[in-house]
Amino acid sequence: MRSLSIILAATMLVLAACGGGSSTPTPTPAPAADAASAQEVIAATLDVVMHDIYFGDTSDNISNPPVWTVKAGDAMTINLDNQGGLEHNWAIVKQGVEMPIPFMPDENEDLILWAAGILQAGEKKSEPFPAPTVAGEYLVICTVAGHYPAMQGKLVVQ
Ligand SMILES: [Cu+2]
Repeated sequence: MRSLSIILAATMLVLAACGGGSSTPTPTPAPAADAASAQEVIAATLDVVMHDIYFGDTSDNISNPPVWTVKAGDAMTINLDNQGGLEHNWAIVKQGVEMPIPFMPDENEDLILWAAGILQAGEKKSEPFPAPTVAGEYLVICTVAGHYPAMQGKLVVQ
């Protein structure tokens, strides 16, 4: 009889310990995680506007390329808006490669680090964009045959 009540008391102690253990830490990390993700959402989009045949606001991409700045390794969203009447792409060129002119999408695709994919005339789309993990400056081009070098920009990875 005495040993049974000891077991019961021990069981209740264990249950109490488990209950206290699981309820106390839960509220603490939750607000921190929310704040961190909210901050990342603000800086986690990359907006790209495409025209015939250039990126951004002006048609002088060769002398005045549009610059996009991101943080290395960020999981971002890229918003693409093709306002032109031709198809266009937004593609990051690997670092340290010599660019062929003209760029031929089929023969030169191994030079591309990441590409959004072709947007048809007037098409808009958003998709996940993994920022490069290696910091530095990257050439961004449109891979459609004949659009580089006229259509280019710069991606700065910090
Ligand atoms: Cu293009």
